[in-house]
Order: sequence, then structure tokens, then C-alpha cells
Amino acid sequence: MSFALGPRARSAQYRLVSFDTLNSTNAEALTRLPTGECGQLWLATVHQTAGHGRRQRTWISPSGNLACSVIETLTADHTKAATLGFVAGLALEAALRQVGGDAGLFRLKWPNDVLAGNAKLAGVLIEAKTIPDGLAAVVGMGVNVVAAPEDTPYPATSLKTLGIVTDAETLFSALADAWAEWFAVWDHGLGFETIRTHWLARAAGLGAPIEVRLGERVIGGVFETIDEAGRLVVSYGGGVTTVTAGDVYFGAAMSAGAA
Ligand code: BT5
Repeated sequence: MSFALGPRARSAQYRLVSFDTLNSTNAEALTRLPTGECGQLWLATVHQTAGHGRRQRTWISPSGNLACSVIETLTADHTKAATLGFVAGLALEAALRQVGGDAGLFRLKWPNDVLAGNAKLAGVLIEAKTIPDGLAAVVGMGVNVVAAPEDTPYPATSLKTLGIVTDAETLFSALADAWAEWFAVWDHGLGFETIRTHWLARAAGLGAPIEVRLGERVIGGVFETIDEAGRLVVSYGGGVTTVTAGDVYFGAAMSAGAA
């Protein structure tokens, strides 16, 4: 089987380039920006050899897993562009449900992971560059379809482990369609309030104790909500703080994260 866009993505004028193997769909997308590539382009592979996460961390993506990126040109500024990660989370959740997950199986973890149970199933990395027409955003998404690493600080899982039988190509078609739908709702950031409401309805750990780590800094408290800019709102001992970046741990994983 090979990669193909779903009908909604095709009618919204998206294009696709796929690769048998590639270093990183995000890196490849970024190299295309100076050549005048300005978006509505998907890049996808089932074998990514040098994937990366936030803060240059490694994303492991063995053969059979889905690695893909979409380039979009935005009229939004950098602050609004940062909220695109929530669009990716909603699109991933919809696509995962379509390939066989029960409603409620997948939860979204701030800022933009997808969890199944308490384990990470998918990650999102957004990289943006200023271009003459505005801002080009590369939204990279990795999903563990057939395999997940075992030695990660946050537990990982795959669709296969969950008993969901599908392949990267089928999931990709559903994802490209779901992206087209949620990206239109986002409307260059103007629709973020709607995105926020839907994201919160699927959020992991809302109202529960969490720990947020950014380098040496650790914030512990209760996950209250996300605000109008997508920041994490945490209450602690009578105070409230907002967090723009960090790694979140819940429940049993809080102590694992502290280890
Ligand atoms: C992410 O970063 O979760 C973003 C991952 C984005 C990957 C996509 S694949 C297509 C595109 N091309 C790329 O090069 N990247 C994007 P972060 O929140 O920083 O999490 C990274 C951490 O997750 C690592 O340090 C590991 O601990 C863990 N990890 C690595 N591979 C994993 C996997 N397959 N499943 C679950 N966790 C993983």
C-alpha cells in the first residue's frame, strides 16, 4: 500500500510527497521552504531515521510507524502559531478513533502529545519560519503504529500493543482529512476558542495533580485549564501560575519523571 490523501484533504487542495525512508519529515519540509514551497503540502514516510522532538530530543520511528509533516503558510503571528499544536492533537485523536480506537481511549496531554491509557502514542513538533508571505509552519506528527520504544522517561505504547490493527498509510489518510477539518476550524488562530473547548474535552489529567518540568525547574500543582494562548494553568497552595513550555507528568509518572 502507498500513502494517499483522503477526500477532504484532496478537495481542500492539499498535496502529498511520500518517501520509503527519510531522515526527518520536519527537516525535509524545512529545506523546502527557501525553495518557495509555501504550504498545504504533506510529507510522509513509514521509516524515519533521524526524527527529532522538542529541544532536539530524539524521536524513535522504526519501520511501519507513521512520520509525517504538513507545511502551512499562516497569517497568524508566532504566538497564535504556537496554538497549532492543539489542532494537531485534535486531528490525531480523530484519525486514531477512525482507524479503530474506542471513543475515550485517546487523551490529549499538554502541550500536544496523544496518550492511550497513561502511555504516549503520538508526539507533535511544530517548527516555524518567517517567509515573505508571513509565517511558514511545519507541523510534524509521529504515531507509534507497530512499535514503541521501551526506555523512555514517559511510558510509550503503540496501536499494535493496544490491539488496533491498521497501518501507517490508512492512518495517514484519516489524519490528512482530520487535519484539513480542524485546521479550517482554527482559522489562522481566530478559531482557537473552539479548538480550546474541544481540546479540553479530551484533555488528560484535567483537575488532577500534575508536575511540570522544564530543565531544573519543577512546578507541582493541579492542572486547572489552558488559557486563551494555550498556556497551561496550574494552581498550587492558593496561587495560580501559567506555563508556556515544559514536560508534564501525571500520577505514577510524576515520581518516574522526578527520577
Ligand atoms: C515529541 O517531542 O513528542 C515530538 C515528536 C515529533 C515527531 C515527528 S515525526 C515527524 C516529524 N519529523 C520529526 O523529525 N519530528 C516530527 P517531545 O515531547 O520532546 O518528546 C520526545 C521524547 O519522547 C524523547 O525524548 C523520548 O523520551 C520520547 N520518545 C521518543 N520516541 C518516542 C516514541 N516513538 N514514542 C513515545 N515516546 C518517544
